[in-house]
Amino acid sequence: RRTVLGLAAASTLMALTAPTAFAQNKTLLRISSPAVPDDWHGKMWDVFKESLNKSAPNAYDVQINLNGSLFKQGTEPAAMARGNLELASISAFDIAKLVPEFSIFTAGYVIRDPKHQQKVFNGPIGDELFKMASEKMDVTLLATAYLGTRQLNLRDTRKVNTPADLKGVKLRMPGSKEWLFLGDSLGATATPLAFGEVYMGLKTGTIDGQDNPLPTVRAAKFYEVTQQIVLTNHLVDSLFIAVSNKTWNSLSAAEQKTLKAAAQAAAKFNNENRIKEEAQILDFFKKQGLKVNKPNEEAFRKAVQAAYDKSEMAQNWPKGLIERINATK
Ligand code: KDO
Repeated sequence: RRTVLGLAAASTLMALTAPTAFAQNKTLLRISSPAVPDDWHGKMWDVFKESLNKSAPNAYDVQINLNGSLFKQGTEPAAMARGNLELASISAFDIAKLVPEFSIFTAGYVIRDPKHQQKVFNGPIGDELFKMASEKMDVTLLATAYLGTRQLNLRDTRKVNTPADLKGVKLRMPGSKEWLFLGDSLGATATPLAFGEVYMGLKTGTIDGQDNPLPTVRAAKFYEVTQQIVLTNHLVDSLFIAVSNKTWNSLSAAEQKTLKAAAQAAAKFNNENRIKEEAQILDFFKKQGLKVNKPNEEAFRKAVQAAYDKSEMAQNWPKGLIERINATK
């Protein structure tokens, strides 16, 4: 009896592993992202896959896993280090956990706009910081995707003009100290929650609000369970398309070039579409009945910058880096 069961288990295992076993000659590229399929940084992986299949037919087995279905949000770098994941889009917050210098990009009101973001990361500053990420995290950052400009999105309407108006507001942030610092610096009470739980949190009222770029508020349907958008513009957010160095180093120079080009095509698709959508998305929320208000952005900027200036985090920022970022045009 034990043998029969053992055989059954073995055949199930074979069936489960068969796809990769038969795709033996292809390089396996597993991708994990918490993105919802309808958001641009979810769709960009299709562009990545198409681009790779076009320039290197039958060379790669690209497996896209969205909604955090393969790895939980924030656990991707560890999965890549263990060899269980080849590619992911990771945030400055994910990187800052292992490369404290990177926390400069988790600070509000540092990157000015998507153009500034591309200039910073595609120039010498990007080269220096990406090198640190490669050395300390064993990942290669292939392209910078614009996740969008983060805004506040509240469950109930209220007057919000300055940070003082957010006193006592339970603001959901992703779960790391750098994210919580950002939420608190806006004047709210930051509380950690995974992206996949935000919709329910808003619906049931365990949180009073969340912050995300507006295309994400639409794609994840947060507008169904919130009543207000406050245009704080507090973080021009980035996602970096990252590949594990184990995979990267196993490729020839020509293959590396193809992979990087596919990542850049994906980022470009995301960036162009997101920028276009952000320019016209307010109408959508107004039609959904949400109140949209422009607060005193200068008051938010001052409060946030003062909080970071005094922070322990800022001690890790390389000398002169903030000035170099500001001077990048
Ligand atoms: C979020 O959890 O609010 C966040 O916007 C953080 C980002 O770094 C990124 O993980 C993003 O979620 C997901 O890709 C879902 O859009």
